[in-house]
Amino acid sequence: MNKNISIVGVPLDLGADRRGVDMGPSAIRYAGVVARLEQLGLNIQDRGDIPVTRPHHFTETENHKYLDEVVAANAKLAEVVSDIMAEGRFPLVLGGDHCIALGTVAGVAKHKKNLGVIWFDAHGDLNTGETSPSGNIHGMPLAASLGYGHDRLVQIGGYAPKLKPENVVIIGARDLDKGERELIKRVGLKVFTMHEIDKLGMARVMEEAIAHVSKNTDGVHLSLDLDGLDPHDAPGVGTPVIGGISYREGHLALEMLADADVLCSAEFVEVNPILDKQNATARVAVALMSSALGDKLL
Ligand code: 5AB
Ligand code: MN
Ligand code: MN
Ligand code: MN
Repeated sequence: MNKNISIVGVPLDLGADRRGVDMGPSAIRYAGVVARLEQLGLNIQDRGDIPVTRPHHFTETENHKYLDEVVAANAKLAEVVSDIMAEGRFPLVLGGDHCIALGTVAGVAKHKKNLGVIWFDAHGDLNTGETSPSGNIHGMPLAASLGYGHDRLVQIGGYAPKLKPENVVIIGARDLDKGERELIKRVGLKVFTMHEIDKLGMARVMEEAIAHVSKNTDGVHLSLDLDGLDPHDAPGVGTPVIGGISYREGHLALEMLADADVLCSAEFVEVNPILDKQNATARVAVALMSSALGDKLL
């Protein structure tokens, strides 16, 4: 596995309704991400944060809140992530709300012919302006990366689509909107909902998920929304949904992913310190990163 990791923070909360997730990168750094990963023997470079413009007032474009600011920040993020990939390093992106996957995936996929993606989330993030019940862009990044949605989101990084549906799996879903379910069926996306996790167990789900995203791909990106975990273990998120993945199941999933040695990049998003309990969710994020990057516990 690539031992040279470059951290980038994206202090952006404009893709979500609840303010505060812009402080996620600070909370994750405060939780000791650099020291924890250095203990694994990794070479860690912290490249700081992407500049994010604070808007003067609320804007909405065709059911996309703060479209200009979201596009500007993600275009910049895509460049930085692409530079990190070009240097042969592993981008580790700290959110920020999940709209930042637009920029991360754009930057990574530029360097991969067939990028696999594991989307760990309570939600599908498969809405478009037409289907979104909220107008929040953090509910749209997976759709846009697959080529569906507003042209300015789909075209971030200057090319589209970034992903093929057969190279993507969603894990932990339990709150999918009508339009998202339709898109899943239409493009044949592989989704392991909480139903499959309960029934098969996380070990079997991960075996199948890893096999799915490793087939015909040249690298796998992990996009981990902390709300995929149960709110009991990760309370500091803007859109909590009960009945999620436990702390231990989360670790098992990422340990298996590390063992498979397929990851080329990762992002951890939606940590909201305002809604958190003593930075618990940021600390969980750091612990999960450690598992994903090869912590063997022994
Ligand atoms: B998150 C919802 N589907 O589109 C929407 O946290 C929630 O990045 C989106 O997964 C949640 O507004 C986006 C209702
Ligand atoms: Mn999400
Ligand atoms: Mn979510
Ligand atoms: Mn959320």
